[in-house]
Amino acid sequence: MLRYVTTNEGKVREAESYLTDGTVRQLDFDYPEIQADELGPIAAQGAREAFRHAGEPVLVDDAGLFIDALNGFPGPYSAFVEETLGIERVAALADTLPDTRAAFRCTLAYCDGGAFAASPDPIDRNDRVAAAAAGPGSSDAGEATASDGSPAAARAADPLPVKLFEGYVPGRIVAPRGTGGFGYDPIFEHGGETFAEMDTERKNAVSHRGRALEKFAEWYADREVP
Ligand code: ITT
Ligand code: NA
Repeated sequence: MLRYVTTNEGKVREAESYLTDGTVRQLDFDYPEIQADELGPIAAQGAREAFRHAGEPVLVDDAGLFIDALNGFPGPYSAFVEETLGIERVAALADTLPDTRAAFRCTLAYCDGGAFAASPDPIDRNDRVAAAAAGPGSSDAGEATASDGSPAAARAADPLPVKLFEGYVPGRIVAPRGTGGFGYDPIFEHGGETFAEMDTERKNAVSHRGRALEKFAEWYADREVP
Protein backbone atom coordinates (compact mmCIF):
# COMPACT_ATOMS: atom_id res chain seq x y z
CA MET A 1 0.00 0.00 0.00
CA LEU A 2 1.22 3.51 -0.81
CA ARG A 3 1.45 5.85 2.18
CA TYR A 4 1.01 9.61 1.64
CA VAL A 5 3.24 10.99 4.38
CA THR A 6 2.07 14.21 6.00
CA THR A 7 0.86 15.65 9.27
CA ASN A 8 -1.25 18.17 7.33
CA GLU A 9 -4.96 17.35 6.83
CA GLY A 10 -5.26 20.09 4.20
CA LYS A 11 -2.77 18.29 1.97
CA VAL A 12 -4.64 15.01 2.41
CA ARG A 13 -7.92 16.60 1.28
CA GLU A 14 -6.24 17.85 -1.87
CA ALA A 15 -4.38 14.61 -2.61
CA GLU A 16 -7.46 12.40 -2.26
CA SER A 17 -8.80 13.11 -5.74
CA TYR A 18 -5.50 12.07 -7.37
CA LEU A 19 -4.73 9.01 -5.26
CA THR A 20 -8.00 7.26 -5.89
CA ASP A 21 -7.33 3.57 -6.31
CA GLY A 22 -8.07 2.73 -2.68
CA THR A 23 -4.52 1.57 -1.97
CA VAL A 24 -3.36 4.91 -0.55
CA ARG A 25 -3.49 5.86 3.12
CA GLN A 26 -2.22 8.86 5.04
CA LEU A 27 0.79 8.19 7.23
CA ASP A 28 0.86 10.86 9.94
CA PHE A 29 4.65 10.75 10.37
CA ASP A 30 6.70 13.85 11.17
CA TYR A 31 9.91 12.89 9.34
CA PRO A 32 13.06 14.82 10.34
CA GLU A 33 13.60 17.67 7.84
CA ILE A 34 17.16 18.41 6.77
CA GLN A 35 18.09 22.06 6.18
CA ALA A 36 18.54 22.99 2.53
CA ASP A 37 17.63 25.93 0.31
CA GLU A 38 15.58 23.80 -2.10
CA LEU A 39 12.57 21.55 -1.56
CA GLY A 40 13.96 18.61 -3.59
CA PRO A 41 16.68 17.40 -1.22
CA ILE A 42 14.40 17.93 1.81
CA ALA A 43 11.60 15.87 0.30
CA ALA A 44 14.00 13.20 -0.98
CA GLN A 45 15.66 12.66 2.38
CA GLY A 46 12.24 12.75 4.07
CA ALA A 47 11.03 10.00 1.73
CA ARG A 48 14.03 7.82 2.61
CA GLU A 49 13.39 8.29 6.33
CA ALA A 50 9.67 7.66 5.91
CA PHE A 51 10.29 4.50 3.86
CA ARG A 52 12.56 3.15 6.57
CA HIS A 53 9.91 3.96 9.17
CA ALA A 54 6.94 2.56 7.23
CA GLY A 55 8.52 -0.35 5.38
CA GLU A 56 6.20 0.24 2.43
CA PRO A 57 6.12 2.68 -0.51
CA VAL A 58 5.84 6.31 0.58
CA LEU A 59 5.07 9.67 -1.01
CA VAL A 60 6.35 12.74 0.86
CA ASP A 61 4.96 16.22 0.06
CA ASP A 62 7.16 19.24 0.76
CA ALA A 63 5.82 22.65 -0.22
CA GLY A 64 6.56 26.32 0.28
CA LEU A 65 5.77 29.90 -0.64
CA PHE A 66 8.47 31.76 -2.59
CA ILE A 67 8.22 35.59 -2.71
CA ASP A 68 10.11 36.97 -5.74
CA ALA A 69 11.20 40.30 -4.23
CA LEU A 70 12.53 38.47 -1.13
CA ASN A 71 14.69 36.13 -3.24
CA GLY A 72 12.33 33.25 -2.61
CA PHE A 73 11.86 33.71 1.14
CA PRO A 74 10.28 31.98 3.07
CA GLY A 75 10.68 29.03 0.65
CA PRO A 76 11.85 25.93 2.58
CA TYR A 77 11.31 27.88 5.83
CA SER A 78 7.59 28.45 5.14
CA ALA A 79 6.32 26.32 8.02
CA PHE A 80 8.62 28.04 10.54
CA VAL A 81 7.66 31.49 9.25
CA GLU A 82 3.94 30.66 9.37
CA GLU A 83 4.35 29.58 13.00
CA THR A 84 6.54 32.49 14.09
CA LEU A 85 5.33 35.48 12.04
CA GLY A 86 1.93 34.32 10.84
CA ILE A 87 0.43 34.95 7.42
CA GLU A 88 -0.92 38.46 8.24
CA ARG A 89 2.58 39.73 8.93
CA VAL A 90 3.91 38.05 5.80
CA ALA A 91 1.21 39.88 3.84
CA ALA A 92 2.09 43.17 5.56
CA LEU A 93 5.76 42.64 4.73
CA ALA A 94 4.94 41.90 1.08
CA ASP A 95 2.86 45.09 0.97
CA THR A 96 6.03 47.12 1.61
CA LEU A 97 7.75 45.57 -1.44
CA PRO A 98 7.77 47.14 -4.92
CA ASP A 99 6.58 43.82 -6.36
CA THR A 100 4.24 41.30 -4.68
CA ARG A 101 4.74 38.42 -7.11
CA ALA A 102 5.19 35.01 -5.52
CA ALA A 103 4.86 31.31 -6.28
CA PHE A 104 3.90 28.15 -4.47
CA ARG A 105 6.07 25.13 -5.15
CA CYS A 106 5.42 21.51 -4.24
CA THR A 107 7.85 18.61 -4.48
CA LEU A 108 6.58 15.07 -4.11
CA ALA A 109 9.21 12.43 -3.34
CA TYR A 110 8.47 8.75 -3.92
CA CYS A 111 10.53 5.97 -2.32
CA ASP A 112 9.79 2.26 -2.42
CA GLY A 113 13.20 1.04 -1.34
CA GLY A 114 14.46 0.86 -4.91
CA ALA A 115 11.91 -1.35 -6.69
CA PHE A 116 10.95 1.37 -9.20
CA ALA A 117 14.59 1.95 -10.15
CA ALA A 118 14.71 -1.57 -11.60
CA SER A 119 12.62 -0.24 -14.52
CA PRO A 120 14.69 0.42 -17.68
CA ASP A 121 14.54 4.22 -17.52
CA PRO A 122 12.98 5.37 -14.25
CA ILE A 123 13.87 9.04 -14.79
CA ASP A 124 12.67 10.80 -17.92
CA ARG A 125 14.33 13.85 -19.41
CA ASN A 126 11.88 16.33 -17.86
CA ASP A 127 12.87 15.17 -14.43
CA ARG A 128 16.62 15.58 -14.80
CA VAL A 129 16.82 18.76 -12.74
CA ALA A 130 14.65 17.20 -10.08
CA ALA A 131 16.72 14.03 -10.18
CA ALA A 132 19.94 15.95 -9.69
CA ALA A 133 18.39 17.63 -6.66
CA ALA A 134 17.33 14.26 -5.29
CA GLY A 135 20.91 13.05 -5.15
CA PRO A 136 23.12 10.48 -6.80
CA GLY A 137 20.94 7.52 -5.87
CA SER A 138 18.03 8.76 -7.96
CA SER A 139 19.49 8.55 -11.47
CA ASP A 140 22.54 8.97 -13.64
CA ALA A 141 21.83 12.70 -13.90
CA GLY A 142 25.03 13.59 -12.11
CA GLU A 143 26.27 14.85 -8.80
CA ALA A 144 23.84 16.87 -6.75
CA THR A 145 24.89 20.44 -6.11
CA ALA A 146 24.08 21.82 -2.70
CA SER A 147 25.13 25.13 -1.21
CA ASP A 148 25.37 23.44 2.17
CA GLY A 149 27.77 20.50 2.29
CA SER A 150 26.03 18.49 4.97
CA PRO A 151 22.82 17.54 3.10
CA ALA A 152 24.95 16.49 0.13
CA ALA A 153 27.06 14.37 2.43
CA ALA A 154 23.91 12.86 3.91
CA ARG A 155 22.63 11.99 0.43
CA ALA A 156 25.94 10.52 -0.65
CA ALA A 157 25.80 8.24 2.37
CA ASP A 158 22.18 7.33 1.64
CA PRO A 159 21.73 6.00 -1.88
CA LEU A 160 18.12 4.77 -1.57
CA PRO A 161 16.57 5.77 -4.92
CA VAL A 162 13.93 8.50 -4.86
CA LYS A 163 11.81 9.88 -7.69
CA LEU A 164 10.69 13.53 -7.58
CA PHE A 165 7.66 15.29 -9.08
CA GLU A 166 7.42 19.08 -9.02
CA GLY A 167 4.56 21.53 -9.32
CA TYR A 168 4.53 25.31 -9.46
CA VAL A 169 1.90 28.06 -9.53
CA PRO A 170 2.53 31.81 -9.89
CA GLY A 171 0.48 34.42 -8.06
CA ARG A 172 0.81 37.42 -5.79
CA ILE A 173 0.61 38.18 -2.09
CA VAL A 174 -2.49 40.08 -0.94
CA ALA A 175 -4.21 40.92 2.35
CA PRO A 176 -6.01 37.78 3.66
CA ARG A 177 -9.32 36.82 1.99
CA GLY A 178 -11.36 33.62 2.15
CA THR A 179 -11.87 30.78 4.60
CA GLY A 180 -10.99 27.65 2.60
CA GLY A 181 -7.71 25.81 2.20
CA PHE A 182 -4.92 26.08 4.77
CA GLY A 183 -1.60 27.73 5.50
CA TYR A 184 -0.83 30.69 3.26
CA ASP A 185 -3.92 30.21 1.04
CA PRO A 186 -5.76 33.37 2.27
CA ILE A 187 -2.85 35.62 1.16
CA PHE A 188 -2.05 33.92 -2.18
CA GLU A 189 -4.01 35.29 -5.14
CA HIS A 190 -4.14 33.57 -8.52
CA GLY A 191 -6.50 34.59 -11.32
CA GLY A 192 -8.28 37.20 -9.20
CA GLU A 193 -9.10 34.89 -6.27
CA THR A 194 -7.12 33.74 -3.28
CA PHE A 195 -6.63 29.99 -2.86
CA ALA A 196 -8.76 30.30 0.30
CA GLU A 197 -11.64 31.58 -1.86
CA MET A 198 -11.52 28.45 -4.04
CA ASP A 199 -12.92 25.04 -3.17
CA THR A 200 -10.54 22.05 -3.23
CA GLU A 201 -11.43 21.09 -6.79
CA ARG A 202 -10.70 24.54 -8.17
CA LYS A 203 -7.51 24.95 -6.18
CA ASN A 204 -6.35 21.52 -7.40
CA ALA A 205 -7.00 22.50 -11.02
CA VAL A 206 -4.33 25.23 -10.86
CA SER A 207 -2.20 24.57 -7.81
CA HIS A 208 1.41 23.49 -7.29
CA ARG A 209 0.21 20.35 -5.45
CA GLY A 210 -2.35 19.51 -8.14
CA ARG A 211 0.34 19.72 -10.87
CA ALA A 212 2.78 17.56 -8.90
CA LEU A 213 0.10 15.00 -7.99
CA GLU A 214 -1.04 14.81 -11.61
CA LYS A 215 2.52 13.97 -12.75
CA PHE A 216 2.93 11.45 -9.95
CA ALA A 217 -0.41 9.72 -10.57
CA GLU A 218 0.34 9.33 -14.28
CA TRP A 219 3.79 7.86 -13.63
CA TYR A 220 2.55 5.63 -10.80
CA ALA A 221 -0.22 4.13 -12.92
CA ASP A 222 2.19 3.38 -15.81
CA ARG A 223 5.28 2.29 -13.88
CA GLU A 224 6.70 -1.15 -14.40
CA VAL A 225 6.35 -3.22 -11.26
CA PRO A 226 9.27 -5.67 -11.17
P1 ITT B 1 4.04 17.99 6.55
O1 ITT B 1 5.48 18.39 6.44
O2 ITT B 1 3.74 17.07 7.67
O3 ITT B 1 3.50 17.48 5.23
P2 ITT B 1 3.61 20.84 6.77
O4 ITT B 1 2.36 21.65 6.89
O5 ITT B 1 4.75 21.14 7.67
O6 ITT B 1 3.17 19.32 6.86
P3 ITT B 1 5.21 21.73 4.53
O7 ITT B 1 6.50 21.69 5.27
O8 ITT B 1 5.23 21.23 3.12
O9 ITT B 1 4.08 20.91 5.27
O10 ITT B 1 4.60 23.18 4.50
C1 ITT B 1 5.37 24.33 4.56
C2 ITT B 1 4.49 25.49 4.85
O11 ITT B 1 3.79 25.85 3.66
C3 ITT B 1 3.44 25.28 5.93
O12 ITT B 1 3.32 26.49 6.63
C4 ITT B 1 2.17 25.00 5.14
O13 ITT B 1 1.02 25.44 5.83
C5 ITT B 1 2.40 25.83 3.90
N1 ITT B 1 1.77 25.25 2.73
C6 ITT B 1 2.09 24.08 2.10
N2 ITT B 1 1.26 23.85 1.06
C7 ITT B 1 0.40 24.89 1.04
C8 ITT B 1 -0.71 25.21 0.23
O14 ITT B 1 -1.11 24.42 -0.75
N3 ITT B 1 -1.37 26.34 0.50
C9 ITT B 1 -1.00 27.15 1.50
N4 ITT B 1 0.02 26.92 2.32
C10 ITT B 1 0.72 25.78 2.09
NA1 NA C 1 6.99 19.81 6.79
